[in-house]
Parts: sequence; structure tokens; C-alpha cells
Amino acid sequence: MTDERRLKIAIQKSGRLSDTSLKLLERAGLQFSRSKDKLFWFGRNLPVDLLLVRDDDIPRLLLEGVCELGIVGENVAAEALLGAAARRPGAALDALASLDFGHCRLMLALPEGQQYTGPEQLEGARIATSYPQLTARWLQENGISADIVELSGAVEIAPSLGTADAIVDLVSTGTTLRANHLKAVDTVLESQAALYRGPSKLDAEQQNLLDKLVQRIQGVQTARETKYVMLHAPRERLARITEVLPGAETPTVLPLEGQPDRVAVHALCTEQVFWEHLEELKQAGASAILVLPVEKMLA
Ligand code: PRT
Ligand code: ZN
Repeated sequence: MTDERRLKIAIQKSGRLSDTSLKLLERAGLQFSRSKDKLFWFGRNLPVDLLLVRDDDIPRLLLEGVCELGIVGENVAAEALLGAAARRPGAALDALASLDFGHCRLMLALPEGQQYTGPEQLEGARIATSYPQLTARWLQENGISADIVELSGAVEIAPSLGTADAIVDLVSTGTTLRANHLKAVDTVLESQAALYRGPSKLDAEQQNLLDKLVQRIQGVQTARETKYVMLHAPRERLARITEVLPGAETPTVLPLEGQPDRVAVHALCTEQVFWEHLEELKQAGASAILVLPVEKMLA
């Protein structure tokens, strides 16, 4: 493929999403010639290159067709898209897959001592946030008119400085809020990292490559959630065992040498396997229970 037809994927250069995004692409079989501080890593085994940028730039790079795919938090994409759609109606990105990392919530938080009775108490209040678009939409959905104070960082100190009555900010563990004597009281948006596709037009060969990549990334995702379970069980308890195995397809049942009443059961479990499941399996008569990770899957 000529240089300009090579696909480009944007990920965060350094931050909470960087390592997991890169690992995901590597598990999908992409290899890059790394350059430690450059923004651009050349794809070695496929005509797919990597752009390493600030997460906030990813939606714009996709919308402008600089790259075809990007991994970014749903919070960042949603905020940018609301802004872009206001300037240019119809601006949109396709969310191809939620990636189950970078989980957080965009939340309304109040000073600890204050009661929260509902959004209506925000009428006329000053709300500090780095997410003015999402905050404005949420207020509008709730029929509230309030003042949005846009800050690019350190939003959590605004109430103690007296520049805001409340904040809307990202929360994961809640430690930052607690340290600033704030409490989260309402959710504006739940978020995780997701794979996005920009609107740029592709030729057939590029489209094929993109489809293959997306399928592989989805395959990595499914494999991460999937476990291969092997166990021994009394033949007569097979129905019960299959019932307990979470999200199992029809299990493979194999004879056990010298033990006509017992069989080996192998099953692909597409839902999380917890200790509780293993305990239930044991109770149902299973033994030698093994849970193995699945590295790759292609349905
Ligand atoms: O430099 P660049 O612009 O690329 O990075 P950034 O500083 O804007 O982003 P970064 O790396 O902090 O976060 C990237 C993405 O990770 C966010 O857009 C979210 O999608 C996701 N994410 C998940 C989070 C958090 N969890 C999170 N906790 N982003 C930010 N935070 C902040 C939160 O606002 C709080 O101030 O981390 C602080 C600690 O949170 P607590 O609740 O654990 O105390
Ligand atoms: Zn950022």
C-alpha cells in the first residue's frame, strides 16, 4: 500500500489509557517500530500506523480524517462530538466497540455538608467543569438553567475557592473528591474507553483491512472475557454442571479411562467465571476443575 493509503490509529500518548490501548493493538497482531518520543510509530507487519497524541485531540483527528480509527474515553468523545455538532451539524463518529477499560463516571459533586434533593436545586447555581457540553446537555435534559464555569483542570478546588457551588468531574475511586471535602451525588455520564471510526472514505482494500482490524480487536475483547473450563464430573450430573457453567456453549464431553461413571467436560464460558461458580460446580460433583484464559478467538 502506498504511504498515504496506510491506515492510522490514534491512541493516547501518555496517560491512563495509553498502556492498555497499545497492548490491545499488539494483542490484535499489530507490530510497530517504536520511537520513544515521536508521535508516529510505523506499522511493521501491516500497513497500519500509530499516532500517539493527547486524548483530547483524538476525536478531532478522526473527524478531520487524519486517522481512521481511535481509542479514547467515551467521555472525551461525547464532549467533543457535542462541540463539533454545534459547529458543523452532522459531525459524527461511529463507536465500534466498548473496550472495558478506563471506566469512570462524570459526576455532579457538592460540598460534603450539603444535602442533595435533585437537579432542581441547581437552578441558578455556578457549576465548575472541564466538560461544559455534557454538563449543559444534562442540565437541559433536567430543565435547569445554571451557570457553567469552564475550567481546564483542578476543578475539584473550585468550591473551596468560592468560584463554584458544585462541580461536574470524572470520578473513579472517589479519593480526589473526598480529599477536597466533596461528595458525588448524581451521574452525568458513565464512561469507558471505546474504539471509534472516523468518517473518512476508504477504497475496497483499505476497507477490508479496517474490517479485519476491527474484527481482531473485537476478538481480543471477547477472548478476554472468555474462559476455557475443564473438569471431571459424574456422568449423571452433566445437566446440572452445564447449568452452572456461566455462558457455556454446548460442552465437549469425553470419556475417562477406567472410570465409566465419570466424564471430562470441556466448555467455553463467555461470561466471567467466579469462585462461586467453581464452588457450585464442586457441590454438583465436579472435581479437577481448571479455568484457563483464552488467548485468541475468531467466531
Ligand atoms: O495528556 P492527556 O490530555 O492525554 O491526558 P489527560 O490528563 O486528559 O487524561 P488522563 O490520562 O488523566 O485520562 C484519560 C481518560 O481516562 C479520561 O478521559 C477517562 O476516560 C479515563 N479515566 C478513568 C479517568 C479517570 N478514570 C480518573 N479518575 N480520567 C481522569 N480521572 C481523574 C479524575 O478526574 C480525578 O481528578 O483522576 C482523578 C482521580 O480520580 P479518583 O476518583 O480515583 O480520585
Ligand atoms: Zn486530556
